[in-house]
Order: sequence, then structure tokens, then C-alpha cells
Amino acid sequence: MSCNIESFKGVIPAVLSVFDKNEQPDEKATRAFIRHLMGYDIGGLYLTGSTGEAFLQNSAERMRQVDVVMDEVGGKLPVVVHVGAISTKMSIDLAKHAKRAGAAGISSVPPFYYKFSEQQVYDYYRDIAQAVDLPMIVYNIPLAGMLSADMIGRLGKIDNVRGVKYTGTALYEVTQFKDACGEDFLVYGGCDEMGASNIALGVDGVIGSFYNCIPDLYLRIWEAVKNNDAAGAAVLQKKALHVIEIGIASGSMMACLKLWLRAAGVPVGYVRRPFNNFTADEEKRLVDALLDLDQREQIGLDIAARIRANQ
Ligand code: MN9
Repeated sequence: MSCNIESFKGVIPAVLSVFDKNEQPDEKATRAFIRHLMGYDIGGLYLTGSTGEAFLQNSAERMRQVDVVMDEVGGKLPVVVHVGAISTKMSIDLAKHAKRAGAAGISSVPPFYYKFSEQQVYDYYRDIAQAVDLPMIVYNIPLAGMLSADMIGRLGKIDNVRGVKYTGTALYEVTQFKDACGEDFLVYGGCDEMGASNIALGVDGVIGSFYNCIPDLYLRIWEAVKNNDAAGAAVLQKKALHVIEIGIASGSMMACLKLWLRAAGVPVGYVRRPFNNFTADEEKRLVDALLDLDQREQIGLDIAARIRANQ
């Protein structure tokens, strides 16, 4: 498998960051987790994004995680590093590091918190793309303020900007990016709830939080769509949605994903504050909810089987 951006396709986990109970990065467990993910037919890894609690880490921690993961991946999968930060300078430092580490590409949310003007956001992407010669995947997500389709079209014309990770729910917009930026502009669905629909509309890949836990289900959805089995894909997508609903209703989504993986024997640790981990009672309820759902809807989730085997 080649490790360039052209091969960054398919089902791609937005990798969880592994912290121990004291919020310290755990490199040994990170490596074990990456090996676990690589046991599935995933298309790459997306590091230090929203799911990876990037904004709860300093730059040195983010860089160290990239080094550890790149070493564990050993060139077997393309890796894209999210370098988004509130300052262009910080993002460029992270991007330079990603380049040295051998990443296939970088990605970034627009600068956030302050109400930056469209021109300032445009300059942010242009400055990173000019400073570091790596393919850039623009990241459009409501949490950071959605960029308009027009704006993505403008950004797509910057040298090195090669694609967009679109975490919106407007299906028609997903179909507009290739029209605006060319057929080889890479489009990724970022909203796990929309997986099947995004794949049906021809995205190059789906990148998201839940592919840490249920990559097998999304690989089945991918297959169903590619085999023109729209009805089958819809049924599977609905099951995936029910898993997502439990995770979101838990009130601490990344903590829930980590809990399920821990219960399955995959050591992904805990979340950093201000996100919260769960009490023992809550943990039991959330694990039971996943197992009940898997059984009731006969999903056959790999993670459910692993949890049962572990109990
Ligand atoms: O774009 C993810 N968004 C965040 C990536 O992490 C904020 C998604 O994968 C969502 O977590 C997922 C659940 O709503 O669609």
C-alpha cells in the first residue's frame, strides 16, 4: 500500500488520543491501540483531530503522538495529521513537524474562537499551505464555524489544498466540491451519522470518531454501497446510528468510545478534563446498552463480541 494522499480512502478513524487516569499520554497503549485499528481494513489514520482531543493538548504532546503513531504504522497506511490551532504560527510548526514525521498530508479546522473574517481564514490556509509542502485537507465542522461551499471552492484553488473533510449534513454540498475544485479534489464525509449517504454520493472516504470502535460495521456499509445494495446500506447505517446515539447521549462521547474499547480489552485510557469519565455504574449502563443493542438488532459488532469474551 502506498502512503500518499491518493491512497487515503475508505473508512478512516479519527484516532482517539490515549491518556492514562492522570491525563498523561500513554505511548505503550497508543501503540497497542494503533495495532488494533490496523487489524481492520481501514484506509488510513487521521491524527490529533477533534476526536483526538487536540485542543486539550499542547503542541509538544501532539507532535510526540504523531511520532509514536508514525513509528508504529511503519509506512503501512497513509496518515493525515490535523494541525489546526488558533494561531497560524502554531499550526505551521505542527505542519512542519508532520512533514518531518512522514505524514501523507495535513488537515486543519479554520481558526476559531475569535470571529476571524473570511479573508483571515483564507490567509490562514494559504499561509500553512505555502509554508509546508504537504497536501492539505480543509476541515469543515460546525464546532469551528462552517465555511461556505463558495469558500471551500476558493480554498480549493490554493496550491497544496487537495481536499475537504466535510462534517456538515447538507448532502447537496458534498456533491458541489468536486464540481468546484475538480474530480481529483478529495472529499471526505466527516459526519458518522451520514456515512452511507456520503458514500453513496461518491466521497473518497469517511473520517470520524466511531470508526475507532465500529470500523467493521462501516466497512460493511462501504461494501453494501459499492455493491449497489442501497437498502442494505440503509439498514446498516440505521444500526450504526443507534450506536452513535448511545455515545452522544452519554454526555461525554470520547469517554464512551474509550470505555467501550477498554471493555473490549483495547487499552485506550481515559479522556482529559474538562471532558468527564464515568462512574462504575454509568460504565456498566453504557456497556450494557451497547451489548443490548448489538443483540436486539443482531448487528454482530466485533467490539460487542470482544466485550462478551472479556466478561
Ligand atoms: O468530524 C467527528 N466530529 C467530532 C468528526 O469529533 C466533533 C464526527 O465523527 C462526530 O464525532 C460523529 C458523531 O456525531 O459524527
